[in-house]
Amino acid sequence: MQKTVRSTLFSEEQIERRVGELAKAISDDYRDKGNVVLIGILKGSFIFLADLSRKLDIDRTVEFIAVSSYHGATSGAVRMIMDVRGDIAGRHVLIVEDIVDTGNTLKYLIQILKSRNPASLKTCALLHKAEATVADVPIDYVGFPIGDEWVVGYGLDYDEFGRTLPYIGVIDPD
Ligand code: 7HP
Repeated sequence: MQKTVRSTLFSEEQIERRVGELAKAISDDYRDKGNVVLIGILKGSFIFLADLSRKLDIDRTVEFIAVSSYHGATSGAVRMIMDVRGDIAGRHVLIVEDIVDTGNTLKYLIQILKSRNPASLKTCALLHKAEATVADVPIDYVGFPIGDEWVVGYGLDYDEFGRTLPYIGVIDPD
């Protein structure tokens, strides 16, 4: 069944303002550290990472990781289907997520990337669904906390619906 957006949660202007604030905080924190490797998690983070990376005023490199998660599995099993190209040992790494929901994906990524001995590893999520988060994961930079609703737009989707909307909206549940 075709989905529809029920309401706007964050407008283009609100998102742009908040991404600018995040970029300023991240730039200030990394200014003295040299190059930071931003690792976007596909597909959802592609618009957020494009905007965030362009607003930073520090030296940065962009990489991507793709994962697939088995929503049916009670373990919250996650598998990497595309890895970064570069070696991150000794580098300052920032994981960039569109949304932290259960936190299982982020937990898995932190485990894998930590084992590669980066100089530092931090996390940034545009949205955080705290009520749904079950994994104990640190989120160093959060754009907006949200409730337990399904959101689309600005890279986020429901079965590809809504991914390229310029704003973030809530869709009707099934
Ligand atoms: C993943 C995800 N993707 C899009 N919208 C949401 O609300 C989501 N939660 N977890």
